[in-house]
Amino acid sequence: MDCQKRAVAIHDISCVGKCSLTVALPILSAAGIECSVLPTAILSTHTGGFTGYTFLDLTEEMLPIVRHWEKENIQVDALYSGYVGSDAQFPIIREVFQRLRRKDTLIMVDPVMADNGRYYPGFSPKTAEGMRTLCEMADVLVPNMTEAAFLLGEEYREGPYDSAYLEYLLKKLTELGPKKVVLTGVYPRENQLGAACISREDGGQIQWVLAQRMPGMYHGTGDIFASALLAALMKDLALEDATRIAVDYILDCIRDTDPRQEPRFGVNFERSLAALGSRILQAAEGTEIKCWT
Ligand code: PXL
Repeated sequence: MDCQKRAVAIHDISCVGKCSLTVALPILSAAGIECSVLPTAILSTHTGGFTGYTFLDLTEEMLPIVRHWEKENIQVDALYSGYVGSDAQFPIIREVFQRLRRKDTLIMVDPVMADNGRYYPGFSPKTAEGMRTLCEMADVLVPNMTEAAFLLGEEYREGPYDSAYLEYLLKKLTELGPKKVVLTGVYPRENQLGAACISREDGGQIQWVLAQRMPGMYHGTGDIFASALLAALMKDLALEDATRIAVDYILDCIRDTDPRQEPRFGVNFERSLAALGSRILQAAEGTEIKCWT
């Protein structure tokens, strides 16, 4: 029997709206991975398309939670950061990475802060500055096209994107520190959408993982994508295979969502969740899963 791996997801709880921890938890669990949580904030809903949401900042709780885990000698196979509650959390998250990281711990940074050329409410170039400090410690960085531009201090460009621009972004992002980058929202032609990945360890060759472009805007797909990608990587799948699984899953989630539903309520990720779990577990069969002893 495989030993079970544990990820710590460092995101907010958006009580309604299917993003951050409410998708990370089920997706990692479906792949047989324990998802422990370090919540950054609690909001009544996410901030995309709702107004008047509540917001409880959990900055003060984060390090005491981690210190207790250290006392209990809790071992962590992956640290996965997403939506931060305030700029003050950047040095705290760096400290969490430092404290909990062991030799084989995978650090994934999803620099959640912007989409479609705009920062999310409450975020600014200062957020990008903070996110850059997390990139320095990341093994895997998963930005969308807007976040990639903002991390690099550049203007957002509308797609479709030519391969020279995408290659430029990927190379510049690896210079921020991560060993691997998976860029989402890659849109080289009108009818294609997907991701591009690069791994410094594999010689910096860019892999394109594209699928049919579906019309519409869907909230929370970045978090769903990153969680599925992390689940596959934690099962020791290769970066391109893990990216293919995450791209296909997003397509399934969109196909399973009634187009009449309001986009702010996210996608129906639940319908294909069991199939995602089976696909990851099957692809991982035969790979040796390293465990804490
Ligand atoms: O899906 C990213 C996300 C996560 N958490 C909160 C958000 C958003 C995007 O808007 O508002 C609270």
